[in-house]
Amino acid sequence: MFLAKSIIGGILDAVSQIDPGQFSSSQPPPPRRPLLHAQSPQNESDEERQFRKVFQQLAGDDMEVSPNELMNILNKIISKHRDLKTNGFSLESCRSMVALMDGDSSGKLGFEEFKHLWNNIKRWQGIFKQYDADHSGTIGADELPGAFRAAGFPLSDQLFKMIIRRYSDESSNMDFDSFIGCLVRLDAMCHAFKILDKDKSGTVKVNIKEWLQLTMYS
Ligand SMILES: [Ca+2]
Ligand SMILES: [Ca+2]
Repeated sequence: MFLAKSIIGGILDAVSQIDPGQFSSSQPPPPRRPLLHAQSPQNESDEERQFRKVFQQLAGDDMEVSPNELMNILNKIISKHRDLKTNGFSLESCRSMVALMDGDSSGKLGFEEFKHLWNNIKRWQGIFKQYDADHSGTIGADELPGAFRAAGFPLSDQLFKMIIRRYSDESSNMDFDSFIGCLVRLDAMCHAFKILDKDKSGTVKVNIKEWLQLTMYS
């Protein structure tokens, strides 16, 4: 009981120093649009059309990206980036990312959900490279605050310490897949908070059912 209390106390301490207004979580994906194979919106740019084609190939017949499909795509891509250190995206981390991004609870990522995740990963990859000052291929403890600030998350020292404990290795270095997994979660949780904090008071009230829905499908 004491241990549980002290852990929760630690989390609450770290969290209570945060002003949620500071965080710029990324824009949520727009509501699901019906996606037909042959039909794409008229006003689509070349880039969007390209991306739609790629998505159709990745997603397969069901037109949704499963955790397994996501893992294969991400691992294929990072195998071409030798400057990013990673032991690969695990199925578990891909299941978590899908759950966090799965706005319509289909269990997979539809086009808009996938595009949203994709754009975030692209942006965060740029930040990862930029803030890896010593070109080690990982984000060290001293590089982390700058990188997260650049991603829109100016956290407290205490929270950075917690994040390093959870996502970095014994030498406090965070590899690329952990960096992405952490930011997907942080972004989604900040976004969830903003939705729950309807009156923007900086506090939310949730019941046990809402709490478990949020924490267990993540
Ligand atoms: Ca979905
Ligand atoms: Ca580094």
